Amino acid sequence: MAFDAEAIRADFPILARQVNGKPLVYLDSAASAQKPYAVIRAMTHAMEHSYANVHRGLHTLANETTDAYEGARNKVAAFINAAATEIVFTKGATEAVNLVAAGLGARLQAGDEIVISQMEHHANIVPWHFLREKLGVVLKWVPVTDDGRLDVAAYQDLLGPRTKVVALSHMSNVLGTVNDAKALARMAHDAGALVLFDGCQAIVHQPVDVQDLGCDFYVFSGHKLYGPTGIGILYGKAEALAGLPPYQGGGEMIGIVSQDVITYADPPHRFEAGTPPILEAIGLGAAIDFMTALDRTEVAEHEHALYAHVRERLAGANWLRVIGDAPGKGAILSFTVDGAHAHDVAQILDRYGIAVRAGTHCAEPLMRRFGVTSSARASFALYNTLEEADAFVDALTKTQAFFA
Ligand code: C6P
Repeated sequence: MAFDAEAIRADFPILARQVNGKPLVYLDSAASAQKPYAVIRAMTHAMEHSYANVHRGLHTLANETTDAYEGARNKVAAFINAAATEIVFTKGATEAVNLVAAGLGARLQAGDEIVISQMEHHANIVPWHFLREKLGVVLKWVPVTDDGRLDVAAYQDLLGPRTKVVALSHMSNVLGTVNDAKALARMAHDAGALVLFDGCQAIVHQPVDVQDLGCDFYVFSGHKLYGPTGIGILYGKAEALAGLPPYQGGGEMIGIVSQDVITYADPPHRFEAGTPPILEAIGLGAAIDFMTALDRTEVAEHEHALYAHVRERLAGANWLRVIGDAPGKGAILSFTVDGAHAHDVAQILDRYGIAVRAGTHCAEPLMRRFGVTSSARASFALYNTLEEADAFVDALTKTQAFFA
């Protein structure tokens, strides 16, 4: 049975609103997805009925909230086939990569190599640049092919005895390319390196099993997965987390603190200093319940069908340049329109009620690779419909006419 996007839209109250007098067509879910009632209500319910700080209290509300918070950790763990002790709550994917980079940095030295790729988001570039600046480690860049694939042969050549870390995106936020993470991890491990995957986009569109992937670290944010902002996940294999020093110091991450001595808690609490994002974790747990209740294969087929429909309708548009055409790619369309700046394209589309992103998408090396300074991007989610895909193509065709 085909996925019923119309029915699911009723779960997302914001989708009923109008923008500039037109029905909202939200095609910016790769930046941040809209929230279903399940998430809104779970967070509101916690605030209205059972809220206190976690892990500290001996009273009923504190215990209930701790159960809800740790329950959310269990849900995340089950969602990606990990143990709960391997799930660290962070404020987002960005913080998760920074946590790993800072921790691994403590045992890297000048000349050690870190392999990243041209298709990375800045979140998976800048923390490694910090180590380059601070320690003199060398960043090795996996090139991207003209159609937007990772050049796997070049990747293999970059791996060597000095490779200590491989950090790659599972799915590109610009190209939509889905990398064969399992094969990439195996190659990195053969070279003796630790592997981190940036799963921000992939986790939304396909089931992820970290044990099957065999990675050491996997990071993602809650807000792209129909959950709230302010929460992200760092999965770390038990032995990989055990080898990391604390990232921040404060309450709840310690064993004992005295005037001269300090010991640290075991993972995951070692990495959760201070009051954590309690409500956000509860919201993310609800988002995962929401996702788990869906047939994810049907959802993926639905998103692909929307993307394929748009590509087919725009096939003859000689004013359009699509960036990223890898086989099996996800439902993300990055493009430029001849003679138009991507920001202008996005602003004109907005007049038609259509929300797309434009800019560098926090992926400047990738923009340079494709010889552009920016692109527009339409990203499709489970709540988008064929009518919306048509509205986008119609509005884009009219937009192009301004610049012809
Ligand atoms: N990409 C986009 O419009 P944070 O900001 O920490 O939640 O996620 C960072 C991040 C890391 N990796 C990938 C692949 C991402 O797509 C993102 C966020 C958004 O593409 C905002 S720039």
